[in-house]
Parts: sequence; C-alpha cells; structure tokens
Amino acid sequence: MERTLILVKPDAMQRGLAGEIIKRFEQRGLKIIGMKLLQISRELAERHYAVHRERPFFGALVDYITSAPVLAIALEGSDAVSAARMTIGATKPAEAAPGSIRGDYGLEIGRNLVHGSDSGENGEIEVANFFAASELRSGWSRDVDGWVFE
Ligand code: D4T
Repeated sequence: MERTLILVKPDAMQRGLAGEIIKRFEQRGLKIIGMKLLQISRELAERHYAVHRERPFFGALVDYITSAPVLAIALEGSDAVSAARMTIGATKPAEAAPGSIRGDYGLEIGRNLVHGSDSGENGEIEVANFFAASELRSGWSRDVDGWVFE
C-alpha cells in the first residue's frame, strides 16, 4: 500500500477542472484519504520543491504554485504513486499521452495542472507536509468486491 500527494494546481482550479481530475483518480481505484483547499505558503512551496532549488525555473515554479488556492489530495492504494503518475501524464503536457490529464488538458510545462509524488518514500513525506495525521483517514482493506472502508 502506498500514499501519494496530489495537488490540483492553480491553473486547473481556475479552469474548473478539479471535479474532472478527482473523478479520474477515483475511477482508477485510488482512495481519497485526505483533501483540502489551501493557498500554499512560500515556505511550504520551497520545501515541497526543494529538489529544484538550484534550477532556473525554481522562482517561477514557487510563484505559480503559491499564486492561488490549490486542492491537496492524499491518495492511498497499491502502486498508488505510479498509477497516479500514469493518470497525470508526462511532465511536459505537449508530450503527455492522450487520455492522461496533462495529455487531455495541458500544453505548457509551467501550467501542467497536477502534481503527483514521484516515489513511495516521497509520497509519505509530501502527504505529511500537507496533512496532519488527524486529517487523514485510513484503514482501507481489500476484499473480493474491491476496496472496503473499515
Ligand atoms: P510536479 O512535481 O509538479 O508533479 O511535476 P513532475 O513531477 O511531473 O515534474 P518535475 O518534478 O520534474 O518538475 C516540477 C515542476 O517544475 C515545472 N518545471 C519543470 C518547469 O517549469 N520547467 C522545467 O524545465 C521542468 C523540468 C513543472 C513541474
């Protein structure tokens, strides 16, 4: 079982795509264990994107992700990280496969609609950066009919 942090970024929120994006993850079988609307502080944005601190696009990336409210979603499921990244599509929307979120709705890398964690380890870290334990529900288990909340 893995966790992944999804951010519905400002461009997707402004375009009214939150429902469409949530629907795709739910249909995939990933379970929402936490969700909230928030405006990301510069401190949280710089921590979230720390790996890119030395990159030339870092300032623009932080400006963008802090510019307007985002929807943070914690998802749980088996292989949640890779399943979510396939549903999101390649980082460059112009190269993202049709059928993926970025492939269906995006064109520019600086406005690529959605974030998804890139490893199980980072999924745990990023979910903890955005959610207190008390804001998460867990306890999903699998049976013959699918995922059942205990
Ligand atoms: P995120 O982290 O936002 O889900 O995107 P990815 O995981 O798909 O891609 P990433 O970490 O490599 O990049 C983070 C973020 O930076 C923007 N970006 C990236 C950019 O504006 N210019 C660039 O050249 C790159 C590589 C887009 C996503």
